Amino acid sequence: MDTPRIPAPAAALIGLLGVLAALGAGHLAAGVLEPGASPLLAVGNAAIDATPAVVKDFAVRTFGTADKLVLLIGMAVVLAGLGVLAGLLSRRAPRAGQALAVGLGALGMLAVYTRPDLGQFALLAPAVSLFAGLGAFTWLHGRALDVRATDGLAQDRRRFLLGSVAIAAGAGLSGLAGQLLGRRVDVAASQDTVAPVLPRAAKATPIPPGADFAADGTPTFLTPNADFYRIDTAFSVPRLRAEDWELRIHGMVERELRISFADLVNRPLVERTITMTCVSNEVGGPYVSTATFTGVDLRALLLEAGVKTGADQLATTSSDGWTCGTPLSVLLEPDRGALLAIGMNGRPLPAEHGFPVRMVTPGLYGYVGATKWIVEAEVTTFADFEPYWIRRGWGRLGPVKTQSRVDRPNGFAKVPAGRVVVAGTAWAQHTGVSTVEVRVDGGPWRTATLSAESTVDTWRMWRAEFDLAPGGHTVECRATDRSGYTQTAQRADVVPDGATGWHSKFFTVT
Ligand SMILES: Nc1nc2c(c(=O)[nH]1)N[C@H]1C(S)=C(S)[C@@H](COP(=O)(O)O)O[C@H]1N2
Ligand SMILES: [Mo]
Repeated sequence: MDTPRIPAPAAALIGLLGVLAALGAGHLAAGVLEPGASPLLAVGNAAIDATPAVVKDFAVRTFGTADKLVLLIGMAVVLAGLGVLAGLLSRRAPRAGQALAVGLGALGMLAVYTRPDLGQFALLAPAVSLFAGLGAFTWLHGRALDVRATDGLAQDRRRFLLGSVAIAAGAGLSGLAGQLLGRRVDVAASQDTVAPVLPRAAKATPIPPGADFAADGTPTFLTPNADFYRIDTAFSVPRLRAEDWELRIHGMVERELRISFADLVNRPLVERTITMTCVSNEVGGPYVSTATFTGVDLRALLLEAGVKTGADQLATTSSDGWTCGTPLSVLLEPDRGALLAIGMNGRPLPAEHGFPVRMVTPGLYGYVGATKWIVEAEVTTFADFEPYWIRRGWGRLGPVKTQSRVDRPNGFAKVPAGRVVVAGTAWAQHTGVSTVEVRVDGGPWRTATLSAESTVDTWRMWRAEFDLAPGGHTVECRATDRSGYTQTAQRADVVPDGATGWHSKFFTVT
């Protein structure tokens, strides 16, 4: 007699269920131990770090803030496919499926092992995942062979079907339970304890009336927290509590500082309104937002620690191991105003924007001066430490380039004939925008009306009106900053130190 073979659909199902059991059990174990140890999340995080910079830049550009969701869906599809494949290769002997369970389990363990923010117990989560996958697969495989051997005896069929349903349900419930347990770090409660501290801060420079042309289609001067652009490498948002937070400022300093959250908020608190920009922002792109941040002056902390001569970089690390390097020459400028921020627009930092504490450095792109979930700061040298994005080919210093954008009309809009309003945004953080010029169809440049200036660290809006004949038109803008520099027309890619070029929009007057 031939060795019995499991029918292909059943074999595929067994493979899929093995993967589900592994992921569900691993997620539950991680929920109990350490949420970040979920094999799915840990592998996702490792994938983000291992992804070549070009692919990552593409992902940020294409999917923006949804890039992690796309990755998650992609991983789910790949894992399901592998499960089905291994199942189909195991129609006689279970070896292929078992090998997959062990292989994926090992991958999960490796991913957890290499996360800097996870303790050694975290390894239990992918281990549980491995054994759950192996066990579920092997058991179901055996039941399927029983069905085959007895030529489909009703009781064997029932056992296989019930077992499959139970494993699917168990995996789903475990995954859900793991998700709920993982959220037990009560960020909201911790944020509630921070909220009453914020009003103690010295008020920011008041925002003058007329600081935006929102009625003409520009963004509002302050970006609501929910609309503030978000860019980071964190696959799952770190969930920290202010009560547990501590920052160590060490390295080339006279006195090492260990600062708890309570210590931090016992220092003078200030508010500063700052426009942040991401180096990945394309010409005309959306990764620029403004908030009033509440926090402690970072320069004052560095002076307290006493920076030793020879040091030129502040290397900061987030709770999930992302690293950033900021030029000390910038941070120590008397009027730079970099913050360790705890508040954003009068609210505690949202978890996605770095709760409980983040850095913000006016005039530098986020990747060199805005570490979220900051837990460590080492005074060091550029020679001694290469941060995350620098290793991936981005520029060391990261000053924000003077830029401007057309916000209205929308690209390819149809606009009624007559007077046409064009409006947009310009930024030149820490230098200040002095003029914006605008032109239509390559005609003469005209000076636009600027919105009231708040500080040199914030964006300004611009507007102008044109009488335009029906037909297609292209509008372009360019800003000049207070150093006298006018934006170059020369197009440069975002890599390695920020895009250049004039933004233009095509629209039709009807
Ligand atoms: N921990 C951590 N901080 C980070 C990043 C990150 O990936 N991890 N990305 C940086 C980048 S590239 C930018 S542009 C800003 C964006 O801050 P936001 O998401 O609050 O807008 O955060 C910076 N801080
Ligand atoms: Mo960024």
